[in-house]
Amino acid sequence: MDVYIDGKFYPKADAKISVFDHGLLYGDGIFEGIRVYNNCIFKLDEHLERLEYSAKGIAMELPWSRKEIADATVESCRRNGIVNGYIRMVVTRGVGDLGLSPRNCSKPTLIIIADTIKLYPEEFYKNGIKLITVPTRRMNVAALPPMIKSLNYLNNILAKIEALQHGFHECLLLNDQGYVSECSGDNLFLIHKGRLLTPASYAGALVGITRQSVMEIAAQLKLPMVETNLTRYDVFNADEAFLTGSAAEVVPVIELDGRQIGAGKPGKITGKILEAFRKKVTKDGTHIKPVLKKKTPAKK
Ligand code: PXG
Repeated sequence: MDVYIDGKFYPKADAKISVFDHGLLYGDGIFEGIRVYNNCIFKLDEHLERLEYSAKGIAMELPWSRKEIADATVESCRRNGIVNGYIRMVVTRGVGDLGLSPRNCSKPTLIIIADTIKLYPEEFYKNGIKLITVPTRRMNVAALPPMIKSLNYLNNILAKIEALQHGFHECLLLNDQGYVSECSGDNLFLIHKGRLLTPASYAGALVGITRQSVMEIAAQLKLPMVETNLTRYDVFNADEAFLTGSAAEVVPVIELDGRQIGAGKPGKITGKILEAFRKKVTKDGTHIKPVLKKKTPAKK
């Protein structure tokens, strides 16, 4: 596997960055996680737009155009023969001196890893996942806005550790006011009386690309969609629940804190959304290879 770093490709073993890179020293940087489905880099443009927003959020000027990053991404997939996979794109503040100031960092570093991904066990999609609310709260929007997909993931990792310690794969994080924010690396949706509900980003949720795709699907299916404050009470009383993420896709949630949600099995509307999502992923995006048109047989 070859990894892209600042305009060059390096074999995996030689793909290294400086210990003076502020991405490592201070978590000063941003990233994206992007799926590839059947040669289609799903919503690449939307991911790159979010990367630009994250860069603005941390006062970093990206020295590359969106097209330049997109071309490097496509090339990373081609070179590694990725047809179905996962792209991890990282932009660090770059190499600097010791000390917080980014002013002594000469230029940002762009890393693109195009690899395959281990999917969640099929069991999660068939039977649903159980969540636990963890004590760690999602950080406040005024501290580090959770809309920024930054390299500071300790808030999420602490939550994940708490979930794992209790035997759960995924958890629910509340914000400092006690409202539902999201899972450790996924957004949460509820379905109540035919309406889709999800926390707004200012409640501590990342503006997920899969979340946005689900909103598009809801519009197609004519499901009313509301971004609102939600509490655990709303989760307990939901008819259905599911989580979304580039890696997770759409996973039904059947339980929170030992309490059954709805019928305690993946719901019908969740199933419809998952089905629509699976159709969407090979269409909405940037194709790695030009799509070959089928030859129409010559008329006799
Ligand atoms: N919330 C958080 C905190 C996330 O990090 C999502 C929601 C879902 O967003 P998308 O755009 O993927 O629908 C994420 C997703 C990784 C990795 O290693 C990336 C995420 C989560 C976990 C691992 O690349 N980001």
